[in-house]
Amino acid sequence: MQYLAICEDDLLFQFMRNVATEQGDVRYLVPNLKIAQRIKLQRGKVWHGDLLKEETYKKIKLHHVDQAVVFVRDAGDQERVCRLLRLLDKNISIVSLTSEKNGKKNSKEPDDPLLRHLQLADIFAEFCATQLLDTLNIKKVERIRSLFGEGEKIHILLQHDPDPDAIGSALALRELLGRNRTTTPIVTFGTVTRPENLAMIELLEIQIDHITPDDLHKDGARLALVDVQPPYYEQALGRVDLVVDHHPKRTNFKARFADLRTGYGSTATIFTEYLRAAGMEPSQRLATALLYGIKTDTLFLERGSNLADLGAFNYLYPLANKAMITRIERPALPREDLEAMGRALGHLQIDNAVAVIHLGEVNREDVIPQMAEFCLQIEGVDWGVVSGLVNDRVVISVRNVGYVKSAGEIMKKLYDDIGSAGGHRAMAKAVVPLNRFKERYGEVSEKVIREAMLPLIVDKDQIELALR
Ligand SMILES: [Mn+2]
Repeated sequence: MQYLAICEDDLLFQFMRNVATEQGDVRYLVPNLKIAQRIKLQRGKVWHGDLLKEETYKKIKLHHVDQAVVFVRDAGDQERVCRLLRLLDKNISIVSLTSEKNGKKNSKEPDDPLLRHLQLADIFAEFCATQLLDTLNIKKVERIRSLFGEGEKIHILLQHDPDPDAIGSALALRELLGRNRTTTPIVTFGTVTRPENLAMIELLEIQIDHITPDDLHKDGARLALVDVQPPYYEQALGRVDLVVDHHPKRTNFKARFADLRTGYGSTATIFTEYLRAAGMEPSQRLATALLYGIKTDTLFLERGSNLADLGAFNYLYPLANKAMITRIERPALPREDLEAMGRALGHLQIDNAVAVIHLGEVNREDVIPQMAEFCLQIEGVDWGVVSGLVNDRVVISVRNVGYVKSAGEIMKKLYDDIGSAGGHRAMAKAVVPLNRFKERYGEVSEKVIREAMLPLIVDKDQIELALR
C-alpha cells in the first residue's frame, strides 16, 4: 500500500510513522523545506512544495499512490487540495481529515465515492478516549485515597435495601483503599430483602451491617456513600467524605469528594474504571460482584447503559464467575414453599383458560410471581393468578399471555382501594392487608379470588372479541 500524506507540518508524520512499517509505505508532502528536513531527520520520505500548485504534484507519481490523506487546517485550502488531487488522478482514493463539522461533504458537490471525510475529533475519541479517561480516573483514585487517614474507620453507607450495584461498588471502594471489613464496614439503615441480593451476599460472603444514624460517626468514623446521594436520606448525615453515584443529582449536598456520572448505567462501571486506571485487576469475587451490579442496573446493558458500561462489562466478564451469577439469579426456593406449590397444583382448576392458585402462607414473596409465571406453561392456560400470605398481607400476582387483556387494569379496579395494585398488560400485582381483604371478601381463598377476577377477565375478552 502506498500512502501520500499531505499536511502543513509534521503532525501527520507523527501520527502515521508506525503505519509505514505495518501497513505500507507512507510518503509525506509538506509546504516547505524546513518541515521536510525535520521529517527527513526522523527517516521519513518526504517531498516539499506549494500544496495548492499543480507542479508540486507532477513530481510525485500519483498513479503509484493508493491513498492520499489530507490534513490542511484552512477548510478552503483543504478542499482545494482534494479537488486538485481528483483533477490530477481520478482513481486516487482520498481521506480528508477535518477539524470542523463544516469540513463535511458539500451537498452541491457531485458524489465522489473515493473521497472520505473523517473528523479528527472522532478519530481522537476512538483511539485516545480510554487513555484520557484513565488519566482522569487515576487522579480521582489518588484524591479518594487522600481523603482517609490510616487509623480511621470508614462506614460505606448504601441505600435502605442495598442492590447489587451498590454492594459491588462498596466492595470495590474498600479494595481501592486497601482496607478490610473491620476497618471499612458496609452499612445500611435498612436491610437486604430481595432473594437475589441475599443470594449474592451469601454466595460472595459479603457482610452488610445494620446501622443507626446516631452511630454513623461513632468514634470519629468517616462516611462514604456509593450508588446514593445524601439527600436520599431523611435525616442529616453529618460530614460526608465521599459520594460516587450515577443517579441524577436532585438537590445540592456537601461532600469532600463527589464523582457523579449520570450518563452511566451503574456505579459499578465507575468503580471498574477506577480499578482499571489504578492497575488493580479485580479478584474473581470482586469482578463477579461488579459484573452482576452492572448487569442488574442496566437490565443486561439495555436500560440507560452507554459505552462506558459496555467497556466495563467487557473488562470484567473474563474475570468474573459466571456460574455464580447464574446461581445468584436463581435463588433456591424454600422447601416448604415448593411443597405449597405442589399441593396447589394437585387440585388446580382451569376455568375459561384462567388458573387460580392460592398458596396459603409462604416464606418468600417471590415464589408467588414465579408460580404465576409457571402457570402460563400449563396447557390451555392464558392467565395465571397466584396468591399467598406474606406476614399479614395478601399478595396476588397475575400473568397472562399478553395479547388481549390488561392485567394491570383489572387488578387496579379490584384491589387498589383496599391496598395497592397495578401493573402492565401482561403482568400485575396487588398487595392488600389481610384484615381489609377479609372485610371485603370474608376469607382468602381461590374461590373468592376467582369469583372476583373471572367476570372481569372473561368480560374483557368478550368485549375485545366483539370489537374485532
Ligand atoms: Mn445503581
